[in-house]
Amino acid sequence: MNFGPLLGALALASVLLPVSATASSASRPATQTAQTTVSAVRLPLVVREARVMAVPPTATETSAGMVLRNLGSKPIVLTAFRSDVAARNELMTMHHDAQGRMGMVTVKSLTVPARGELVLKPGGDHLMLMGLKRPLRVGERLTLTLVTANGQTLTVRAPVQKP
Ligand SMILES: [Cu+2]
Repeated sequence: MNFGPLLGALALASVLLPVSATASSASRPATQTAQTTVSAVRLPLVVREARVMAVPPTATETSAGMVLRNLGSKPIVLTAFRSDVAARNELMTMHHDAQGRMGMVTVKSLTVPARGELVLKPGGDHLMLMGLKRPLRVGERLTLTLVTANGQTLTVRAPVQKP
């Protein structure tokens, strides 16, 4: 399937999405995961609710979610992420194709708005781990490294959890 013509619209959508994402995250219990403020890097990001979705041992892919809060006055543009457990790590979002079906599509970037939040979760913007190199154990903590457009990185420890 060719999503090429839709990429422009998706880039716009990724800017607009965090508004509704913020509203949905506010209703979630704040006690689920302790907040982690990362001071070792200059990125003014606070990460919470980081997790990788548990999948059966035979599964070849899974997704990861988290809430990223930008304490700074400039948008932070994520352009990639890395993990050791997957052959391909891609930023994804959801969209409707020409037939109205909902599907996932890879995007070049996802933006955490200035003084706002980006919610990454299944069914919305998310991190996709494809070509899993080994089965993931529920409870183990995986290291995900977020990469920004200007080359800064943020390392996040995300437990494998059942949805
Ligand atoms: Cu996906």
